[in-house]
This record gives sequence, structure tokens and C-alpha cells, in this order.
Amino acid sequence: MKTTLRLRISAHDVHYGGGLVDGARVLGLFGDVATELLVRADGDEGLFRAYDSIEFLAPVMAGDTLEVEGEILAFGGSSRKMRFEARKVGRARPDLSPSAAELLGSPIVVCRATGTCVVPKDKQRNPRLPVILTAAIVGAETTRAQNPNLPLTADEIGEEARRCREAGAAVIHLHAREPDGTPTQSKARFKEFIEAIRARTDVVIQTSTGGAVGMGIAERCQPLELAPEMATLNIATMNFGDDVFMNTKKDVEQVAASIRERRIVAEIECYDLGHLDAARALLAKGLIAPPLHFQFVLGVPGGLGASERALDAMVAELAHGFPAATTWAVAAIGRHQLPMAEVAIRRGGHARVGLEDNIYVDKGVLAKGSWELVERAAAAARAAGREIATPAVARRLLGLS
Ligand code: KMH
Ligand code: ZN
Repeated sequence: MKTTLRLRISAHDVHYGGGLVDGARVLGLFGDVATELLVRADGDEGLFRAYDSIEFLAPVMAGDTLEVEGEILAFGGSSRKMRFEARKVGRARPDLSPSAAELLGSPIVVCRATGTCVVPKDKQRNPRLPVILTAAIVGAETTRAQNPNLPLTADEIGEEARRCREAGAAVIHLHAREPDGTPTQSKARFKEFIEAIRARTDVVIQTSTGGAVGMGIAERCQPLELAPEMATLNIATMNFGDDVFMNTKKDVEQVAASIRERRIVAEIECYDLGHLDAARALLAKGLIAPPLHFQFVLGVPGGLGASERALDAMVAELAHGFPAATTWAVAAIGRHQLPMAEVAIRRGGHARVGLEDNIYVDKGVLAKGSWELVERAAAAARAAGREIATPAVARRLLGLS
């Protein structure tokens, strides 16, 4: 979680000769940033306990414009570890005229610090919900040539789901394949795979209605006939790498209606900011209904890139026109998968990992299976001080039970 303030340092702040400002003024601004972060995270102003490090790197003068950034790096039970940076982005130019000023081409870092703030448990007003980890174990695009650990048969898929559950996954996002790896939305194949998973574990099974690019909408919707607990709802047409992922308004409305009719819980897949507008329109028409659950799929070429800035924008949209209890998760593509899962977890969201979206566990190291990626995401959840939702807890949080 990050926040930034911008302000102009005035002549009132000058403490030393030559218009120089006291370093404590910058620390006061770090305190303000920390307070805002704590209010956002916990609904409480909290208290600063200690700085671990402070570096004063450049002088601050009257007339400077400062940008002060803070970020919560980790959550403990009551402690929140933070980092801060103050940058000079503008300055007065009294050498040119009494009111001359300029913005700097590249900001000058004036101070950096790390520290810890505390919000006592009984003052924390935003309960940090357990993290729901979803494992996307099959997908439609990943091939065995890219990662030989991709499960394709019913036994392999059932076993992989069991391993992912042991690693911390509560939900399996499911696609189906023919034995040669060809993606299929065949009802018979999904039935076989769902039974293989059910025979081994109690995970929530979320079937894809996205299928593979190029499939028709009726073909894609076949798994809905099996009345899964959850199903995806893709919200708009978009470029998808070199292909086009077709989701016309008429088709989306039809898929949403058949998900609703069958009382399946939709996971609304949003790949871009405008997709939240499309979701608002579906909500207004009663085609989706609370409790809403969003998956922000970031980093598909053709959609919004995977960055914290992008996530900020998506999450900010949820505050406008969506029910307060709406939940969200991040599924980021390729090398962004684990870093963005960690960001989502730190920010109170949920996360999806797995071979559908990413085949590597570290740079150049193929994942042994989606379970290894789930293990990493689970470790990030524990580091953030959040419990990992069991399938039973996930069912409650997602309104399935
Ligand atoms: N295979 C992608 C084109 C979903 O599962 O709902 C679409 C997809 C989304 O995977
Ligand atoms: Zn999918």
C-alpha cells in the first residue's frame, strides 16, 4: 500500500541560515504519510514506534516543492513496516526574479527512511481478511513444451489440484484439454476433471467460460451446465497477444444471465480499467448481483499492464458504484505473477497464481507445478500477517455457502 503527498515548503519553515529547512520538518511529513497509510489500512491513525534508518541526502530550502511517498512493506499483528522517500520536484528561482520558480526535470531525493508504526489490535477497524489463493492449473494457452509439468489428463489435474490445496489454494480455476493438449470446453471433459478433483480435495472449483481465443460463446459456456460453484465472466472484447478475445456486449450479457440463473457465483475478469465500467452496467441491469468478486488480470498484451499503479487505479474504481463488500484478486501474467500477488496480498486483496499465467517460479527456473507458485504466494501471505483461507473460509467470503 502506497501514498504520496505534495506540498510547497514556505519561508515559515526556514530554521537555519541561507534559507535552509530543518531535517525534522521532513520527518514530520513522513509522519503525515504514515498516518494516511494507517488510516487507509486500519481505519486508525496509529503511532510511530521507531525509525530503523534515516538518510538526509540533499538540502531542503524555502520555496521547494516536495513529493513525499510512503509505503507499507509488511504487516505484523499490530506493527506495520514502512519506507519513505521525500523528493524535491520544484524550487524557487529568486536569482531570476522574486517570484520565479521552476519544476525540476528529474526529482532530487532529499531524504529516505524506514520505520515501524503500530496500531494496537483492538484499534484496527479493518479486519485483514484471510487471503483466498486461486490456482490456475491448466489454462488454454500454456503448453507442455513450455513447461512439462502442465497437467492435462484427469489424474494429473486431480493430483495437481490436491497439491495446490496442500500448498494453500482454496480455489481451482479450471480449463480443460484433450490428451494431446488441445484446449476444449467440452462438458464431458470438464465433468471428468471435476470428478477427479472432487475425489481428492474440497477446493472450490471455478470453471472457465473464457476457454481459448477463437472459440464460440456457446462452446465456451458448456461447463455451466455442470452447475459449478463458480465460473468466470469475461467482460469485454480485447486484443489478446496477437489474437482477439471476443466478448461482445450481447454475449457477455447472455453469459452473465446464465451464470445468474444457475445461481453460480461469477468471478468477473477485468483486464482493463474500462472493464469496470462494463461491470457497473451489468450490475445496473441486474445481470450480476452482490456479493461481487473481481479478478484483475493484469499484463495481457492488449489489456492494462501489470503494475502497482495500474492496480491502484482498478481498486480505486471499486469505491464508485460497487457494494462495499466487493472482493478482488490479482492475476498477473508472466514475471509479474508473484510480485503482483504479493502486492495484492499486502493491500488486502486476494491472488491467483499458476501455470495458466506464468511458467516460472524464479527467473529462468520452471515451476515444478502450480503448487510451487501457490507455496510462494502463501509465504507472501504469512509475511503480510494474513491467514490463508481454507476452501470453507473462501466459500464464506465469496458468498458460496
Ligand atoms: N484463455 C483466455 C483467452 C477465463 O478463463 O475466463 C481466457 C481465459 C479467461 O482464460
Ligand atoms: Zn482462464
